[in-house]
Amino acid sequence: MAKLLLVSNRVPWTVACAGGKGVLKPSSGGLATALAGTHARGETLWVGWPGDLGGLDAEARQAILDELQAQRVIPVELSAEEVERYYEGFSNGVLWPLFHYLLDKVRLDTDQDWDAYASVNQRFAEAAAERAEPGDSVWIHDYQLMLVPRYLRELRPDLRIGFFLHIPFPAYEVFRILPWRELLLQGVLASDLVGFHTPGYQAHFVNASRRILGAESREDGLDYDGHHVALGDYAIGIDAEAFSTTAASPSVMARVQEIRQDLGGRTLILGVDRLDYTKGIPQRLLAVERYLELHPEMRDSVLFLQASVPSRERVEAYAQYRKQVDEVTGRINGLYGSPSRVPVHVLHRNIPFEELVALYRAADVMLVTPLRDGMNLVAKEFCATRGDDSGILILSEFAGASADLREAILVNPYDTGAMAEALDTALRMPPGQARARMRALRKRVITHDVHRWAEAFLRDLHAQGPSPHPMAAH
Ligand code: ADQ
Repeated sequence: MAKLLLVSNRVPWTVACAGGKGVLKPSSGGLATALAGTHARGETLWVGWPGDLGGLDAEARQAILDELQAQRVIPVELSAEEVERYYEGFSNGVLWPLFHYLLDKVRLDTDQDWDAYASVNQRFAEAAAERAEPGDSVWIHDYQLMLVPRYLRELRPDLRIGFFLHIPFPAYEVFRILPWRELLLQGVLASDLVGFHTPGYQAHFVNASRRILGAESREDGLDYDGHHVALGDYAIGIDAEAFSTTAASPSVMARVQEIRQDLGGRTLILGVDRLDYTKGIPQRLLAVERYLELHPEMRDSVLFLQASVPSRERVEAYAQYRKQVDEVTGRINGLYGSPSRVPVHVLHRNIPFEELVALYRAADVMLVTPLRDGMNLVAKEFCATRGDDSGILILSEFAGASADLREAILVNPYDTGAMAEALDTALRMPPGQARARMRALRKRVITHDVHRWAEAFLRDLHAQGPSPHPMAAH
């Protein structure tokens, strides 16, 4: 079988420099985990940015490059300016907020950032083109690399190219705000197969391609510029087996007992997110505040624990966001706490895997209320740990996961009153009803896991003939 190249902004190992020496640490985040199984099988190369190698001397640098090679990683190195413009500027300052409908966060003073985005995308394409054998398949990931399919097609018309978007594709009226809308769509449309988490995102992409570029709809995709691109929806899952086995392990069960003892009989409401303004953490806190205001009798008997791992700390909007979260937390605790107990506890840190699983397993209610989210893996991780079918999931209707996880209590995260009511419903739900819902959720999460997702996409990609592309002649 032909080889597969994975292409993503980050690779599953990140270089950390300490005292002139470099070490490879596993990268956090859903994508690295999602594709780890595929990469572990040994038939893949992984092209991406391994982090900053700048602090290393020649010997240490070579040692790290050798280690990366042993892991079959093809590094694309980025300068500090490229990180600032391509990654923080254009990817996370423009595409990320716009695709999540948070228009007030979009920076449009960014012509230079666009240039860096395009030139870094060109370099990713060159790195893949250099290493691919004739007829290989290449699977490109996410919004940071939307121009790569086209650049790669120009360099290597013989390759089979797949692209998967991990975040929402927004409605046409929002997407068309982007001054670079044509180029971004043309970039993606040079693929043989494009995947989305939900049929809704796919429909938005079709609409934008038709209206902006005049692409023509076909039964399974679009025709554009003499080329056919297949489209499909592939809802990403998690490594459910890893979560459910870990949750049932004696050490995690013991830790769950400990957490419950520390709670002293209080009900645990849990939130787990990257500290990102799309995740709706302040809105969630406002709902907890409203709930405590309406239910004074509960002030002493619930704890809302929010674990937020800081991310993208150098992007301005993220620093402000953390301040906002801390301010609301302080206000709620000031209003409803007592000298010995506070109703809200926020941890700004990465929680190690076993501890995360123990928290999921110890929680009574999980609050997953992003303002907008491509899928949301946290909701699925929570369900996978609930081996006895206990636990209640409150889920935003604006997360891609809500299309699959219909037995959750679905809420509009912009509606504080409705979220407070959902909390009340969850805390009063008869155990029999809660179990029936969780059983259905857990079953779906276990059967539709991440391996099935990757296999489905790759099966459909391999079914596309590697067709010479007219763009190659341009
Ligand atoms: P993310 O925006 O990163 O992913 P999500 O899908 O929720 O969002 O994945 C976050 C991951 O980070 C989860 O695996 C979670 O366990 C972990 N995590 C979060 N907070 C943590 C903490 N405090 N400590 C330890 N781990 C923590 C993007 C899209 C999503 C899409 C995924 C995959 O934005 O919509 O589901 O890609 O396609």
